[in-house]
Amino acid sequence: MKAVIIIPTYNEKGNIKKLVETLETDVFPEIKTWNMHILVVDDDSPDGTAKEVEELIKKYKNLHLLHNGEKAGLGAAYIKGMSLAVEKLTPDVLFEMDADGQHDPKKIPDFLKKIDEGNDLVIGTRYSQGGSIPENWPPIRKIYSIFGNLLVRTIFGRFAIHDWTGGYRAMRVSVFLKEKNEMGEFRGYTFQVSFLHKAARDGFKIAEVPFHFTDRTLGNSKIAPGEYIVDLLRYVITARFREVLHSSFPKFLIVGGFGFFINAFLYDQLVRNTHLPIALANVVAAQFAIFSNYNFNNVWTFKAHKANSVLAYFSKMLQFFATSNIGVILIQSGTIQIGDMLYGEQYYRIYFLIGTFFLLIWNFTVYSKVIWKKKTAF
Ligand SMILES: Nc1nc2c(ncn2[C@@H]2O[C@H](COP(=O)(O)OP(=O)(O)OP(=O)(O)O)[C@@H](O)[C@H]2O)c(=O)[nH]1
Ligand SMILES: [Mg+2]
Repeated sequence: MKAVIIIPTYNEKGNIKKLVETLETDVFPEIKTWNMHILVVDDDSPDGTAKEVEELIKKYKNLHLLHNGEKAGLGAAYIKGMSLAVEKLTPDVLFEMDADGQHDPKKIPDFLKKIDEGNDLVIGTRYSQGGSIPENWPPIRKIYSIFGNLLVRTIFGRFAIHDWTGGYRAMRVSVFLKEKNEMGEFRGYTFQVSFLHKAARDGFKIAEVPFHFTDRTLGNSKIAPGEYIVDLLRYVITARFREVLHSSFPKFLIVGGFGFFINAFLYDQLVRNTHLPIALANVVAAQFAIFSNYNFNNVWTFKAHKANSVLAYFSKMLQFFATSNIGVILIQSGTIQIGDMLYGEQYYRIYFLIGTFFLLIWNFTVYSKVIWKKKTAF
């Protein structure tokens, strides 16, 4: 198996030499089952980074250099470098790694081990047990990094991935080939976040390797944390919004809306035309709404997980009636009952609306998490 470590550089003279030598003399000899290569992608660094790499190439046959032209950002350098590596070196795995020594090269075998175990994408993480960010970072940078990651995790609801913005990663070539065409416009940290987000969306198996992110000792930062924050927020929010629109939630609302009218209409009729206590009238009316919701959800909202045998249809329906009735009786009719006891029957429609609102929250959680449960790793 072959792996290529892609290292983008812009003014990393000194750093790149140190990193290449560590990789070649300390790290690669320890790796027995993988054929390791390095590809440096340099954007015409004025400090002579490319020259330094050219010198090293004379010594190391598995070291390669791409003169990538004018500085065009980290994302573009990765896409070009990886495409070239895939074409010329036909690797199985591609690494992303910074040139400045912040990504502990001794962790490379851990990444490869995770790949050997069957993972598609391995993320170096600073925010899970065994990982860290530099102590001496100014508070503002720590805040950007910690809260930025927390925000991304929360908005995407993918808490199992701890580090979204880091750039120390290994991936199977299949992951890169699948996502590369969608990656064109992303810059800075958005490149890292969007790549990971798309890979997770597409169901690739993702694992993490914790590492200590050390401070840069030579040269200057090219990615300012503040600079890309608006870009990043825009991506995360719009991507999540699209995800929700394409998810089952809007259909769920339509089906639930229809059920709501059935429930409301029958409840109203029963309260006005019978002597049933209003909470009980709602329980009766709700059974018709539940029946309608079950069938519409089964064939439409959650159709990917639809019950497709008679037995599954009835057993799911039983489960659906049972769980829905917990909500109907305890939450919806419970609210109606409390209203009835406190203020009397005359406001029965208001109690119904309040109770139904609480019920909606309960129902979506139960339906999507239990009844039509999907299997996802992350
Ligand atoms: N080819 C290329 N490489 C880049 C570009 N911008 C950044 N890099 C490289 O990408 C890697 C990460 O950039 P850094 O400046 O180290 O970003 P950072 O690690 O978030 O910031 P520090 O903690 O200050 O180092 C380094 O190897 C840079 O040389 C670019 O436009 N083109
Ligand atoms: Mg760096």
